[in-house]
Amino acid sequence: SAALTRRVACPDGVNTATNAACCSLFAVRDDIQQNLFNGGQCNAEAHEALRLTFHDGIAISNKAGNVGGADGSIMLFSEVETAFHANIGLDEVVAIQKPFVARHNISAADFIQFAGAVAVSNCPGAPRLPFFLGRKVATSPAPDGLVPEPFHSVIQILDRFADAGPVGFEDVEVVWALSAHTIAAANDVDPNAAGAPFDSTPFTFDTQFFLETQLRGQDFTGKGTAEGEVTSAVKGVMRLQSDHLLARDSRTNCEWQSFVNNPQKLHDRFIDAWLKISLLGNDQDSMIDCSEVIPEPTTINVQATFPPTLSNKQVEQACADTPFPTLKSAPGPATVVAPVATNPAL
Ligand code: HEB
Ligand code: CA
Repeated sequence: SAALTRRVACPDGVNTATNAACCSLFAVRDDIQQNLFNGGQCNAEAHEALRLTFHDGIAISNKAGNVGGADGSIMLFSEVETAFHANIGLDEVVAIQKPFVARHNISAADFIQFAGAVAVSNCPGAPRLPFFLGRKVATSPAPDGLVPEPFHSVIQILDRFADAGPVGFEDVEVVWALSAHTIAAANDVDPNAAGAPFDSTPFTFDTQFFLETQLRGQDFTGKGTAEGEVTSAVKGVMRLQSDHLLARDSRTNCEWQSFVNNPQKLHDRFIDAWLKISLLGNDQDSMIDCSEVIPEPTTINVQATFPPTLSNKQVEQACADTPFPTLKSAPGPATVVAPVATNPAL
């Protein structure tokens, strides 16, 4: 039990840890909070840090013998991997993160997942993600074609996840993982709409993403010619075709709807799915639990609401088993959701 765990004093003279190996992470945390996330913000860099955890981790294939996964290859072989189409935009993120790895005693593999967990903690409403230390480090780049694209079909996406690692992901786990798109935006899907978020609250880890993707689409954000983009219900918000289809497909639609206005489920299942991604290609039992270094996120207590002027009438009911929850609509006229600004200082 926690009461019986003896804590060690860290050499920094400030912190204590359950395992001495976790001590060096406090300085990494403080550095990225200050100098990468601009004082602990849920900003564009934080969003990108989370995306990077996925693109490093998912690049493992059971069919190909389970080489890779969360091994830092996207940073160690960035010339190769950031040139893959699915990794568009991550060249900048990797370039920004590399100096942090260089000035701390941490592997690229562990740093990517650690930075992602700290990033999520900056978003109000988020779960506190667990972090395990001690990943295997890549010796070669991941092959192209393992990261899902927004223009892929549902079956392509589900098959890809099912093939990620010896155990793979079940269809519902794909939905759980997509909770990440509640704090997300697209920069490169349509360059005319850089920073267009995937829900109306890209700085809050809430269930609006699951609600808003279930609404009838009305307008394209940007020029509307981008591959993998469909119309969204809220001006300024970008909807990925993949999210749209997963919200409607019979294999995933009820799980999708079940997240709407259920922040407890959002927390519990995102922790499960993300931890699994963050450990792909590694053996959790041989790693050290350093979750205590991850900050406690700010809690929020908000009800999911339909965006202004929208209501249950705009729901494209897809789940056959359960009706969509009846929810209030936010007051006032329709608004245009602002793009997520990239940090000019970086
Ligand atoms: Fe994600 C973003 C897709 C999953 C996280 N995405 C994103 C984008 C896209 C995608 C296209 C945009 C990019 C740019 O910039 O342009 N995803 C996708 C797909 C999938 C996914 C297809 C499968 C279905 N994600 C995912 C996951 C995760 C994620 C699983 C985690 C966990 N994403 C993400 C984020 C973002 C994205 C965080 C945001 C970034 C920024 O904001 O920048
Ligand atoms: Ca949100």
